[in-house]
Amino acid sequence: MSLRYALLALLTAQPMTGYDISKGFSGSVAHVWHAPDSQIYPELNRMERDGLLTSEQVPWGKRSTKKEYHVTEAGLTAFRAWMDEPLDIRRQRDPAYLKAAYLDWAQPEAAREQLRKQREYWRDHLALLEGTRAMLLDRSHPTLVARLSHLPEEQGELAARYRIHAYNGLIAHAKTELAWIDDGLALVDELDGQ
Ligand code: VNL
Repeated sequence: MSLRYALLALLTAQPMTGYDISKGFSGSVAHVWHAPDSQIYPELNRMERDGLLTSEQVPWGKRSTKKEYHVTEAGLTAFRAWMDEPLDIRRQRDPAYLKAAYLDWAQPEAAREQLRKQREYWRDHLALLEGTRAMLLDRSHPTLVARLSHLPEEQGELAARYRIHAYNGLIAHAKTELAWIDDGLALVDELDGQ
């Protein structure tokens, strides 16, 4: 259900075609709410059916047209109402932590391999998050630029400050994961053979 709010969040920046949404989503909102295209496209259809979005055909190339989605008043109202609702808190549910708690059941070499994979993922992801935050800090991120073009200056500033706040949390989390993975690798080495 949160996917529709993630999509509403993105579409408050500007009207977009399905393709723009897919591309824009992966460079911005996906860092806080990941979803594959296979969920995004059907959700856009449902949101249009539910009156949260409308679409119009816009020219595409010389002969063709594409559907461009706009948030409706009802969409904005639904997004604001959701933002003001109490947060439903999710408890821990991450296989990396489930496995970490039971590494005594794994082959040490398999454990090392998994930890190295996790480390690779978090290193890449940290770089991506830091790169995205840099584009928010210098106000060059394309989604933010689109938003700033139609917001009064103070509101644009608010938007930038809150997006950066989210990335500060994501980056701190990625660094904690990396330090913890290194601890895990050191622990497997220490305990291997005992
Ligand atoms: C926005 C721009 C959001 C850049 C982002 O991630 C981002 C936005 C949540 O203005 O909606 O990286």
